[in-house]
Amino acid sequence: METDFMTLTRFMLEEQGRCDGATGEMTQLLNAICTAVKAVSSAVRKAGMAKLYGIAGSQNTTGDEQKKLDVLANDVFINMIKSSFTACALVSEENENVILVDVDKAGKYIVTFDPLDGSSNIDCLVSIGSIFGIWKKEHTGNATEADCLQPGSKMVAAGYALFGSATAMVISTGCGVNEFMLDPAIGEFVLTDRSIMMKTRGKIFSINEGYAQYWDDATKEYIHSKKFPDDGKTPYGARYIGSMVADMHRTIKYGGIFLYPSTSKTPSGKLRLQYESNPMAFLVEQAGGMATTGETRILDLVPKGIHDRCPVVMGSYHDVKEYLNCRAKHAK
Ligand code: P6P
Repeated sequence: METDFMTLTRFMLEEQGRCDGATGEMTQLLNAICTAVKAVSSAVRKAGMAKLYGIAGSQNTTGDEQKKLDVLANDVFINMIKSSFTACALVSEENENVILVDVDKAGKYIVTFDPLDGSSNIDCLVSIGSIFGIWKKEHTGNATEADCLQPGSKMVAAGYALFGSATAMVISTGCGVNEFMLDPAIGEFVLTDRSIMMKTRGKIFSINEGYAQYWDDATKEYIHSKKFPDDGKTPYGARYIGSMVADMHRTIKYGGIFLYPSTSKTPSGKLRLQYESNPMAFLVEQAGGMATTGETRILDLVPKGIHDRCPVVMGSYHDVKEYLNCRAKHAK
């Protein structure tokens, strides 16, 4: 048996030691999120037997039917993060308003999260995930909603959990991207892929082709060029799971491009800026990739509301660059 495994906690403590002025609060916060992920993982894996499937009878802010796992995941994330004494404000896909932490329990971090993304896939056992982003409150006063509307360029950390064939966490605190897998035998996340760097070009495109009639000309031309390359090269493979965390984990690990672009039906796209697009964009850029709306760098967007949506095109640097060149050609 391995006797010197690098757990997430150990890794964070070592990283904390390397960061000047680190107080240990980030380590404390990530450990709280890690505990929430373990609890959600346990629930996801026994959901069928524990009858956690099925509609919870309530709806979230976006009108989606909330399944019991959604509600459970949201409650666990809120409770673990609030009780870590490191956060002052929370933004969840499942809550219409910002959750302000009592001042006597508040820390300096703002945490946004989608506690269970891809929940429409729960009942058919397709991989689902949790996504989180972390910012710092930049003043000494009490946190307000305005603190939750900072651009992604000011994020200090981000990550996701993927509940797939195994439970993985992929995290960055601004010094590269690292993957950890949950080892059920010891109940710890163990480092499995250090300092992940994405391929500069992949061989997979990932988009919901059911909406092709709503795409703009640039997207239509780009996707066509992947299927019918004019240089006689092999076409790209198509993969679309319909669960952002799963599609993006494959893109980060294998390379390629993921698109949920602006369409005539969804001009602002579907994905949420503060707790889906920004955390993923942070990770993709930390891993050497590119993340754009098609018009601007995602991390440069200044949110107007905590549930803003934005178009998303992200992945391997040269693949996204090629998409942008296609857009530039059509813009003329
Ligand atoms: P569509 C899941 O519902 C989700 O929010 C993301 O995880 C996923 O990428 C997207 O929506 C899928 O949307 O319209 O292709 O079904």
